Amino acid sequence: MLRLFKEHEIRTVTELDGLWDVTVGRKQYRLPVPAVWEQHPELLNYRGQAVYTREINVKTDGHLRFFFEGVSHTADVYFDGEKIAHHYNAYTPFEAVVKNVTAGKHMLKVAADNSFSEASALHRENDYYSYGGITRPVSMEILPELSVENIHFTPLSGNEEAFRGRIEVKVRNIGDADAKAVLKLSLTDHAFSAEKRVNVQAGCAETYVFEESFTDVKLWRPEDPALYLLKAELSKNGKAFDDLVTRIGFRTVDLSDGFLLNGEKVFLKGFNRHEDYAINGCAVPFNLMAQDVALLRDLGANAVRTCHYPNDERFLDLCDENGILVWEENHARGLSIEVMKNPNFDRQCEDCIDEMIEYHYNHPSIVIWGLLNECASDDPVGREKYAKQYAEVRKLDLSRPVTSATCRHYTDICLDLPDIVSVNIYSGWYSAGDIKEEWDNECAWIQTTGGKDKPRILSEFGAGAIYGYHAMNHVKWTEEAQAEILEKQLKVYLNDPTVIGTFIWMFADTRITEGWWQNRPKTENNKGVVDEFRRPKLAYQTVKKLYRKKK
Ligand code: ADA
Repeated sequence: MLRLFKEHEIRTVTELDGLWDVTVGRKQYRLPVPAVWEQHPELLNYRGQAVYTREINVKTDGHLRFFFEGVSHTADVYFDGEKIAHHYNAYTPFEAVVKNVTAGKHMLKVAADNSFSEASALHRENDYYSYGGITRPVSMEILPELSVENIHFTPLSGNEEAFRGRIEVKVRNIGDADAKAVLKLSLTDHAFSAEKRVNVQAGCAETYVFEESFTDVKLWRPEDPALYLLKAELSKNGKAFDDLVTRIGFRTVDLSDGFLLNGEKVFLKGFNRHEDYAINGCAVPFNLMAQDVALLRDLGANAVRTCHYPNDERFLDLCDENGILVWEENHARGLSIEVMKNPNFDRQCEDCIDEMIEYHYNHPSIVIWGLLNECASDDPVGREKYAKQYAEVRKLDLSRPVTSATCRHYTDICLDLPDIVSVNIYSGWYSAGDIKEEWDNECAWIQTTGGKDKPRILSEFGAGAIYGYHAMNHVKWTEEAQAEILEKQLKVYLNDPTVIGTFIWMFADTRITEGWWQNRPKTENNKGVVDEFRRPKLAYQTVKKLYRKKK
């Protein structure tokens, strides 16, 4: 399944899931797509390259577009032996277009590589695992010469009687001649429609902008997340030949008085969630994603942070449908200034931001963009890089607040950059001090920085526990100790009026890179309130009680 709704009614789309031929060194396998190769007993810890191939049967002459939702972590794509794409980053989608394909059998090959090397600034040994394989869905589309490349919907302002929104539609012409058509917009089950004549030069793309007022729409609210299908259709002489459907919600976000959704105060009761599930790794099957969303709701949470990378779009679709507010962030975790100076760092971060915003722009659930978790925000060169990335996000989207989770207590020099000051603090776990005192001191210091008077989020706090480990004396790693620490932390943070949200570290236990840090029993980050199989620890009930009580 590609999405939770059909993106095309006219364009032919084929999902390329199923078993692919895979070569690893001299060995041959038949491996499932989407999936991580670590599911295979011979590849449990494999790090390197694997070559995936699959025969493609094309019915009529034409142009093809392949869309990869995620290959981990570097992909080189070949069509009949010719390279058609190179992409870095497991967590962002990319496309490859092949022109003038003749009907018949063809070969699609994807060389996937999850090696760590200096070429890779973002995927590194870390407190999560960089898996290998074609880990998210792949599709093949038959692309007309003139096609709808993307739609961006920006909710501007309004209410249920009249809501203003901006729609930008990118139309691309991959043909050799200029092309004209009529571009028509419509909203499913709604009277709205708009159209423009388009004229796109050969080999170019044009963006057409519509500012519209929508009447009688339901707002997207966490408790009642109304969604609409917005369709862009291209036609010539009255005959439609291409389309793209996206799903939108009417809602506004602003920070003028805490966190306001549609002008109403909402406290973000959140969790950090890694895309990881026991042996499924980062290729979390759809039914298990849906289970995660159901568990989040059961816990009384209304928000999730996609630590520390953009997520599978089906998870975002689920958040849209379930009214879960999302902080989505670019890919980076705890990168030192040395890594930030890697010659590939800037480009790899920028590509990740561009692809995340290009493809995830329309999700009403995404209410915050995040950047550079726990990187060197205490260093002047680091600051330049933070500033550059803030500018990049704001160039692409001014409708959502931007933030970075920092752990540079008392030394951060970037707090003037974000819209929200977000702090990762592990009082009661990594530090033994009094939780309230540590937070009060931190807040007093923040008031002396560029972050003064900005809304605050506790972006990470928590404690570790091994599922099933109990002891009368509640020692470290017991479920009892974790539940007690989380209770104390939550009681402080949930009651601070300057705080607009709390994101518990974390939802579920997650595999980490072996040897990354010795302080990780089971080679997992086990601060989850559920384990890697989603079995609840004692802390589950503790959080549920407090989150459900908090208004
Ligand atoms: C950091 C980091 C997380 C995780 C956490 C922990 O705050 O952002 O990815 O590593 O610490 O468990 O220590």
